[in-house]
Amino acid sequence: MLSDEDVRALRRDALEIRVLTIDMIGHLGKGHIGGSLSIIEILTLLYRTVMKVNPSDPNWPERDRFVLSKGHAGPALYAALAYHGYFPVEWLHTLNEGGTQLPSHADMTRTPGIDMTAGSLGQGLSAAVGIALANQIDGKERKTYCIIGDGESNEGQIWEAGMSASQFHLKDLIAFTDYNKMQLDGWMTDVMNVEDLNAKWLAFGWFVQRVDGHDFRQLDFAIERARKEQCRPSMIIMDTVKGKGLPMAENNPANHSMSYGSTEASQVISRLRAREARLEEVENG
Ligand SMILES: Cc1ncc(C[n+]2csc(CCOP(=O)(O)OP(=O)(O)O)c2C)c(N)n1
Repeated sequence: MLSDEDVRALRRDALEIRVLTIDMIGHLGKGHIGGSLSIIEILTLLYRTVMKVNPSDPNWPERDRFVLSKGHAGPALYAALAYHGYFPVEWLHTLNEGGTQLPSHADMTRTPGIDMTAGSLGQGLSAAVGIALANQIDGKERKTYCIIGDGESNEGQIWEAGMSASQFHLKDLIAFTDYNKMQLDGWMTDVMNVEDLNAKWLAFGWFVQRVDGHDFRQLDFAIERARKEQCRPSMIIMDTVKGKGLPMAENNPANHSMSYGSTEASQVISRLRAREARLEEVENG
């Protein structure tokens, strides 16, 4: 269980990772900001306390594995990896430039710490199933974590992976749905509704939990329970806000890929820092 101090430390990490993400895309001038900002808290928690990884040896064979199936949110993952020392923070300003190690979509052949290439939606969960199955066959306790999108869940392959994972009793597979209720060109309910997600994953034989995806305590508790599961894969459905922390993006159906520059980024970052400082002041009395 997380202490108040743990939560404060996680919040500070999340602020830095969110700041790096906003700054990186502002520096480039355009990018997948919406779906990056909705997964900052889960990435923060995974890389700070949950996953068994070693940033100075990204290919350590015994590490837990992570697949960002919604690979267009690469910038959020790059920010988390850079923050944890997988590569220099300066690389972030090369996002999507010619010859970069950080292409817009996650690429395992380019970036230290990326376990699976993704971007063609629907495929990452199948890769995660394969990785978890291989670990199970090898008798390894290594966990496989995977984040999928709600829009991505319109892909039939997601559900094929879902069936396979329960068929093979992949208890060490823990997946998250980033349920921000939006996809590329609008609200899920207008484009292709995926409700009832809880009932669907349950019907596919998974252990299903539903949490606020920006609340560290709820996320941590759900992961703890998922890790204790003895025979089923886990799906943690995270209610999130697409564009969380960037006022022009939150609740804006056009927030999938947005254009803004360094000046706007700096203004938002100052406001985010001021808000966190006020919060800490209140907490410290
Ligand atoms: C197979 C495939 N079809 C279409 C796309 C184009 N595309 C990129 S992101 C996206 C929307 C994804 O929505 P979601 O998974 O909810 O991501 P989020 O809204 O969280 O960014 C689409 C349709 C793609 N990358 N791959």
